[in-house]
Amino acid sequence: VGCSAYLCTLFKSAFVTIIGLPNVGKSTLLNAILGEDLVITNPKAQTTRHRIKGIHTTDSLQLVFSDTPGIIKDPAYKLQAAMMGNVDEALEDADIVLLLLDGPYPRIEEFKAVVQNIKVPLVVVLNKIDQVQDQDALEKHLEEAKVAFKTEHVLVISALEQFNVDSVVSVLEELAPEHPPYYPLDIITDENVRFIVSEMIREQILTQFKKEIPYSTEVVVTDYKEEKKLDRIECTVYVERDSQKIILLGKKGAAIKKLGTEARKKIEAFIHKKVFLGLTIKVRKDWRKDEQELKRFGYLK
Ligand SMILES: Nc1nc2c(ncn2[C@@H]2O[C@H](COP(=O)(O)OP(=O)(O)OP(=O)(O)O)[C@@H](O)[C@H]2O)c(=O)[nH]1
Ligand SMILES: [Mg+2]
Repeated sequence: VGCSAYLCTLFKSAFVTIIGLPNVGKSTLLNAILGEDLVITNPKAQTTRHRIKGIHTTDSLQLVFSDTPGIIKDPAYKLQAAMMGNVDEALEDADIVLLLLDGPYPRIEEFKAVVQNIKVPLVVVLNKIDQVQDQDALEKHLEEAKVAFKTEHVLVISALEQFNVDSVVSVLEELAPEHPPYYPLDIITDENVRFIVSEMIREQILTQFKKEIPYSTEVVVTDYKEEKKLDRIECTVYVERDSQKIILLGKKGAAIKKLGTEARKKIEAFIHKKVFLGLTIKVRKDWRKDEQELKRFGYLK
C-alpha cells in the first residue's frame, strides 16, 4: 500500500514465448490468459503467421507473451520458412519458454531436440485434456514429459474450456524474475490496430473458405480513418491466382459480402466502435514464394 506498482520492489516481469506444433491451441491459450480475443484461432493448421505479443498485467506481475506460428519441420515454401524465422526470433528474447503440446497426442519425442537448445526455464503444458478419453495415458504422458524435458513444471489444461489456465499463470509468476514492467500497465498488445484488423479478416477467410484459399491469402489495411461516429477502414485482400479471386468474390459477390460483414462485427467488438469496412481483392502471383513480396508483407526484414 502506498507504492505504485512501478515502485514496488516485488514487481515481476517476464517475456514468455509460447511454442508448439500447429493447431495445438497456442493462440487459444493466449486469449484465455488475456481474457480477450486478441489473436486469431482456427481449426485449420498454420493460422498464426507472425510473432504477436499479448501482455498480461496484474498488481504485481507483467507477463509479455509471444504467440508464434506452429513449428513446421520442413517448410515447403518461403512464407513457411519466414514463419519459422519468427519462432526463432521469439525464442531469442524469452525469459521463459512455454511448450504447448496436444494432450491426447503430445509427441514428446519430437520436441526433445528442440528443447535441448533452450537455456531458460521451460514450462510444458498439455492442452485439450477435455478431449482425453484415457486418463491413464494422460498420467503417463505427464510423467514422460517431466523426464524428457527435465522439468517439474508440467501442467494439464483445456485452453478452450478455460480449465487450469490460472495454474499456468501461477507457475509463470513463480519463475518470472523481479523486474519492473516492460510495457504500460493498461495495454494488452504492442501491435497496431491495423494489424489486428487484418488478422480478423484473415480469420474470417480461414473460417469461410476451404483448401488453398486461406493459405494463399494475405490481408493489408491500406487506409484507416478515425471519424467521430465510425472508423473507416480500407483493406486489400491478396490472392495468388485469378481463380482464387473468383472464389473469394463468390456468386454476385455474395462470398466477399459475407466475409466483410462477419469480419466487421469482430472488429467492432474489438475496438468498441462502429466500422465501415471496404474490401478490394488483388492478385499477386505466387506471393508466398517471392522474397520481395514477403518483405513487403512484413514476413522478412
Ligand atoms: N477441444 C479443445 N479444442 C481446443 C483447445 N484449445 C484450442 N482448441 C482448438 O484447437 C484449434 C486450434 O487452436 P489455435 O489456438 O488456433 O491453435 P494454434 O496452436 O495457435 O495453431 P497455429 O496458429 O496454426 O499454430 C481451434 O479450433 C481451437 O478452438 C482445448 O483445450 N480443447
Ligand atoms: Mg495460433
